Formats: sequence, C-alpha cells, structure tokens
Amino acid sequence: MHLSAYFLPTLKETPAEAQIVSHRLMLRAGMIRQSSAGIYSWLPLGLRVLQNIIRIVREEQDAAGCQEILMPTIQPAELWEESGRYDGYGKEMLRITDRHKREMLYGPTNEELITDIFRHLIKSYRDLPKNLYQIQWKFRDEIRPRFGVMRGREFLMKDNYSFDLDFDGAKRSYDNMYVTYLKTFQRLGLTAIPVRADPGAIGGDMSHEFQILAETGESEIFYDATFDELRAKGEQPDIETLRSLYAATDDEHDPAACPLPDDRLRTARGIEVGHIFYFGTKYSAPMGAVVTGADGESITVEMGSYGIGISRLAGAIIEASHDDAGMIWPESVAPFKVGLINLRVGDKGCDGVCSDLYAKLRRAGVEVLYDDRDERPGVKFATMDLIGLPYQLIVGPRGVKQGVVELKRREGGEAEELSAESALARLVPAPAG
Ligand code: P5A
Repeated sequence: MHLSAYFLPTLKETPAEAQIVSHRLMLRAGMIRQSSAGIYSWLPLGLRVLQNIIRIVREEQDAAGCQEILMPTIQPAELWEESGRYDGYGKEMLRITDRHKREMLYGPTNEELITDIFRHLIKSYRDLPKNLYQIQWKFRDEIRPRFGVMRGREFLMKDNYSFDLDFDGAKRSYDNMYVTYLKTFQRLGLTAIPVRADPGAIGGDMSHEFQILAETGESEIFYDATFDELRAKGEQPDIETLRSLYAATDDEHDPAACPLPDDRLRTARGIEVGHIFYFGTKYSAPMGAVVTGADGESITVEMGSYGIGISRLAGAIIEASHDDAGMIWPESVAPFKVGLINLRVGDKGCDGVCSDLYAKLRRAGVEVLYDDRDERPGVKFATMDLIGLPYQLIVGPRGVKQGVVELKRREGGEAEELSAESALARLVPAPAG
C-alpha cells in the first residue's frame, strides 16, 4: 500500500474528548471515527488490526474444536421472556418495535438465541458435546460509554456456547476454553491474568475474567505477586502454574479467606478482555433444551458461555504496548509488518531502491506500507512511530550512495545499516521445513 493513496486521516491535535492513551492514539492515527456516543466506524488502519484479532481468535476457536456460526444481531423479545431475562436486563437492552408491533431487541449477548437453535435442531445425546461460536456485533446501551472502543455501546464480541450431557462434560468444556483463552491472549502479545469473578447478569456459579494489567483499567483485581515476577522475567507461565495462583476481582476477593500472606498479595487495575461462565441449566431448563439419552430418558443439557471483547482488545493492546511517540504493535496484530520510508521522493536512487524493496516484500507476502509522500523526514518518522508498525525500513540518499538502507525496530528502537538484500532477508520469513 502506498501511503500517498492510503486513507489514513491522522490528526495533529490530541482530541480533547479522549481520556486514555489508546483512545487518543486510535483517533490520532485515524483508526476509528465516532458516529454517536460509543458507536464507531473502523477506518482502514483500524480495520486491519480488528481483522488480525479476529483471525487469531478464530484460529484458536477452531483449534479447540468449536464450530463457527453467525446469528443475527436483532432478536425477538419472546426468547428473553422465556428465559426470564427480558425485564431484568433493564435499560442496557436496546428495544425495538417492528412495523407489525412485534417487540425485538438488538442482542447484547446470545444465550437465548443459541438455546433456541439447539432445542429445535439437536435431539440426541449422540450429538453432544457441541461448542458453537460466532463473531458478531453486540449492543449494550451502556450508561457511560467511554474510553473509545474499550467501553462502547456497539462492540464486536466473539461469543461461544457449550452444550454437554453432564457436569463433568461441562467442566471439560469450561477448562478447554480457559486454556484456549490463555493461548489466544498470548498470541495477541498479551499476558492475561485469569481472575475468579462474579458471574453477574449471565448467571451461573463458575466464572473467570481474563484481565490485562493497565492503570486505566476499569476493574480492580487482587492477585499473587508471582504473576508480576513471571511477567518481569518475560516468561509465559504454563497453564497449571497459572491455575494454581490466586487472583480475584474486588467483588470476589475476601481478605479473611485469601490464602496469600499480605506481602504476596498485589492489587492493580485491569482491563477485562474475556469472560467465561458455567451456568448449568439456567437457560436450558426454562427453554426446554433437552436431548434423549441412551436409555430413552430426557436430559436437560448443561451449558456454558465464553466471551472475548474483540473490539475492546484493539484498545487494550495499545494500552499494554505504546510509548510517547505512539503505538507499538505486536507483529501478530500489526496493521502492516513494515513501514518503508523514502526520505527523498523524486531522487532517482531513493525511488528506485524503494520500488524494488516494495515489490520484493509484496511478492514475498510481507505486508508493507510505503511512505512515498512528498513530506519532510520528520513528518514521515512521526507518522510511522505513531502507527507503530513493527519494522521501519528507511531509505535515504546518503545510504543509497553507500549501498545501505536502515532497518529499525519500533519496539526498543534498535537500528542497523545493512544492504537492501540483507534487510529483505530479515523481513521475509524463511520458508518452512
Ligand atoms: C459470554 C459470551 C458475556 O456476554 N455471553 C456470551 C457472555 N460476557 S460479558 O463478560 O458480558 O462480555 C464478554 C466480553 O465482551 C467485552 N465487552 C465489551 N467490549 C466493549 N464494550 C463494551 N461495552 C463491552 N461489554 C463487554 C468484554 O471484553 C467482556 O469480557
């Protein structure tokens, strides 16, 4: 992609309404634009990040044996009357009346709709277990939408739902998602702390939140100091270790019952990027999601639901990884891998080297954003630092004469002069095998 043609509406001024760094940076880098409170359009750079998050979440869901479906955003009110949540959900639910005066709603979550699909289409114990997921927009009329995409009203969620014959099966499904979430967040460049949580409106009696530590987080969490020590060492702890460590939200944390000595207990702010629930027959019993067992008996299925805040993650990753100059994307979610900077557009040597590098990177499947604008070097560096691509490949007249280009890592800022061929070899992944 040539930056001269790319729709990247960057802002020079810091928007006054943005209170936290991720929101400021997303607006300044032209990733999103608000259309009404808590509702956003995703512009090209932002959409690339969102799609990378979606890809990773989807790959991990598929690898864990979940199957993708897509449910509508608009749901009939009757299903929620059946589960008993229609009135209780309150003002957060956006209620709509259609032309036939039927009550509808924009789904804030999909337990009822999936249970309805299940009860009509799955009849036998032989069809279980099942774990179905979707990646779909949700609407919650939050009283205080804020922090950009972190607490929106319309937001993108990966939600999945497990169905099992008994508690042991449901526990296996829950554990499978617990492990899958840790892997997913790790691939997104995040260390997530699984925290025992209050199941809230979704209900049930087993629940974990996945929290990313950040000062601007909306939740307060209590956790074992070992988490910090592991993070400081840059280690991703194994799952058994993680599970054995204490962590709880402020609702769940009970100082009298906490197993940790005072000097091992830490408290911090966190951003909830995922939340998993086991709720047994809370929806399947009132809605009649029943299968026939091996001896012809009726079995009410055991369910769980599991959510990842996809659009929130775009903001959360920035909160976890930025500096004064801008964002620092982990390679897995970066909108492009390389920013190619031509320091003197119009100079034959620079233009030639850049065109050649651009073509070769593209041919090798490396995503590259080529700054071919007629702008001062300072402006180009500032733009690249702001948008935070993992590598900057800098081509200037002095280097071109000496047969070198500069390769710089955004994270850490290490820079090196090397031949164009060596730079390419660094950026192009070695063929497998
Ligand atoms: C689990 C999947 C549920 O809704 N039902 C289906 C369950 N859980 S949850 O915790 O309420 O939401 C799951 C994740 O969605 C993100 N999220 C939000 N993101 C942006 N703006 C919001 N207003 C918002 N509300 C929830 C969170 O990451 C949450 O963990």
